[in-house]
Amino acid sequence: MWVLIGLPTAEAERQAEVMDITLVHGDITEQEVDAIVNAANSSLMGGGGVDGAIHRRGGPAILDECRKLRATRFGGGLPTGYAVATTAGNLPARWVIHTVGPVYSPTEERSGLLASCYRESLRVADELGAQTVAFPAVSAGIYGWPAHDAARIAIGTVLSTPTQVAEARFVLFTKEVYAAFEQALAAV
Ligand code: AR6
Repeated sequence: MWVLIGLPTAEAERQAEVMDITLVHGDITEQEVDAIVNAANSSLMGGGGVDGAIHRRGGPAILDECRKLRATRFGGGLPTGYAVATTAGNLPARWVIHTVGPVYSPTEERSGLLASCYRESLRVADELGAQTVAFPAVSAGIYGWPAHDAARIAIGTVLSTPTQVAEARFVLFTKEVYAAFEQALAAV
């Protein structure tokens, strides 16, 4: 596992006083944090990629709460760019924050929706009182978002969002995506 502690500069200075950005090459389901962010889909019923891994390792308690959310607040599904929390079940975290990234489109500008995933996840984390939050590279897998652009939006949004979260830990599963985040952090 590789770990890089970012030292953000200039425009991010105010935010850096209260927040560390950490990059980890590894599996998000192994992270001991307050909240783990899930790159879910609108159904909240699970799927492949990091969503599948979180439900597998977290166990059925997560899906139970997702079902309740579908039966109450999100009958039509969780809209793209939104975030909502459930228990983390058997994961070494207190909560899972589910967010729905946009599917990448080469012809339509959807960056605002991807930024919204990070902003909304931090807002929910603040509501919960989560101090440490692990993020995957939302939309950068099955949803096809190019890694460098996904990394730029993720780091830029987290650094520019006012929050009480003390550590935002990006947990990147592949070397390619880890390298993209490393470059995006260095460019801040
Ligand atoms: N830990 C950290 N990152 C992971 C893990 C893991 N265990 N497994 C995969 N990744 P994806 P998306 C990385 O496809 O693009 C699901 O079916 C992966 O390498 O999980 O937002 C949902 O239900 C990639 O870099 O999410 C949706 O239908 C990143 O996580 C759809 O996929 C995101 O890849 C969402 O697609």
